[in-house]
Amino acid sequence: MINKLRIAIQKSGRLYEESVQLLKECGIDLRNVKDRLKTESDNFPIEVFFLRDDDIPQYVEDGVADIGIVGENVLFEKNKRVTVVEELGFGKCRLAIAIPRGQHYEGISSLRGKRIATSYPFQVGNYLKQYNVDADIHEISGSVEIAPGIGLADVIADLVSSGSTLFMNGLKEVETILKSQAVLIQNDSLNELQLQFLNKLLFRIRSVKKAKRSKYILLNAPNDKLKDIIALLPGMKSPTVLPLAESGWSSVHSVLSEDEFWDRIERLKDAGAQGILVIPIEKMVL
Ligand code: PRT
Ligand code: ZN
Repeated sequence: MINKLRIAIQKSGRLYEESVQLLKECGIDLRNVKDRLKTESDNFPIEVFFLRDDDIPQYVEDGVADIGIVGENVLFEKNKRVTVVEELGFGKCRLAIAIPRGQHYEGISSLRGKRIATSYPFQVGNYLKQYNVDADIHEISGSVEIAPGIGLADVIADLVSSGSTLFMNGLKEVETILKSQAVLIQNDSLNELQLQFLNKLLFRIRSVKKAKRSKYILLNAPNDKLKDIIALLPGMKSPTVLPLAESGWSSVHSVLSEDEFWDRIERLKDAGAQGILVIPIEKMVL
């Protein structure tokens, strides 16, 4: 019986750093990676395989690796039988259709009969089929954005994050096929022990993710404004309130989520809060 988890992560590229960082933040120390083929940990039953992202879904489906970190864009394109266990919140991008900027566009039917260059023929094909649009899909493996400029295609479907690559190539986005991020995937026949390890890892990943979305906040409040100020603070249960040495003042501690952060800070100031300190949270175990 295999008594560890074998995880496949990208060998180098856009997902590498954050994948390794996530394992580190989960308290998993990796032995020095010399050849970058695989490594192990001394404090968690895990072995790490470094692979091309395109190969990760297949390795996990075959059970050569038990789990893996890969972009949804790759996962859906490869269409393998694996289970997504957690969205990881990094590697965000979208698979979009883009056309030359000057070109007229009246919706997806404008793509009828066009030559579309892409590295994602499966998803592009499905998308067009959904709308009954027949087009000519050309699969190419890289530098998709230059295809219209050199006459290889009329339009492209490629990953976009900031949009600057499209802009520099005279293209504009017209359709979003998929919003993608890195996800943790799992082989469907892990043994009992491996499932236990996976749950342990998932618990840590979720604590790290929650902490990233939250900030610890400390502020001073005049006692007569405490009620209003506390009403603005959700906290994990309720805020901690401690008396300050100066009479009539209290120190209030709480946790704020990133989404509501700026809005709340302004309202706290308006409500009379002073000396507001904001501190990152490393882990959050609820
Ligand atoms: O060698 P290997 O096969 O492992 O790596 P790769 O070259 O296939 O992939 P890599 O490292 O480029 O990307 C890995 C994963 O990162 C992708 O599968 C996505 O899940 C994710 N990701 C997030 C991106 C981007 N953002 C992204 N912007 N992958 C690629 N891009 C490219 C895009 O193809 C285009 O060329 O960046 C350009 C667009 O960027 P903007 O910012 O100009 O819009
Ligand atoms: Zn790749």
